[in-house]
Amino acid sequence: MRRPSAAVALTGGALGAVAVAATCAVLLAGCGAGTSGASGASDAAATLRGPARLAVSGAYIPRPLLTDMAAGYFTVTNSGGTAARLTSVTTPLAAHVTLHTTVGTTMRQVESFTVPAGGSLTLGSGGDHLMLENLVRRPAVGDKVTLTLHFDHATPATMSVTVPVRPTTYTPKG
Ligand SMILES: [Cu+2]
Repeated sequence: MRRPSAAVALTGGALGAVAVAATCAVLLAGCGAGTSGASGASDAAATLRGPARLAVSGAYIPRPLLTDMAAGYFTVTNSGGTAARLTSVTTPLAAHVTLHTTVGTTMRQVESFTVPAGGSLTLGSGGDHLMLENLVRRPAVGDKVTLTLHFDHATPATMSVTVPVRPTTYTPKG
């Protein structure tokens, strides 16, 4: 009884080693393909060094119909070499602000939005957006609302932007 079980154990060990070797080969192949095929991309990446550098543009809040909630839209552009995460937003206008994504026709709350290195995050009607809940008042068209954006992996970690309230049916040009 002992010899067969020892043989089984040996076989198992050998199979394990083969499996590990195969995984390494796959990883190495993946790595090699990445470095050899992307010299143009690595040139671009070389110019995108350092921390996230963020700018906010095109921000607006469509005038809400009620005081229960309003949406908030903007674009965050990252000209730095590190991705940043928008983790929360605060504003004097609302008791709280959540980050929503749109899946089909339903909105879903998410923990954060990523602003990729050298890329941008766009919040807009029908897509990702801010949800301002329990407004302290119903803002009028032309009012300015301060939004403070809180980021991970960015310096400074917070940015305050002054956002105009637009007509309820406003759509940005372009
Ligand atoms: Cu929403």
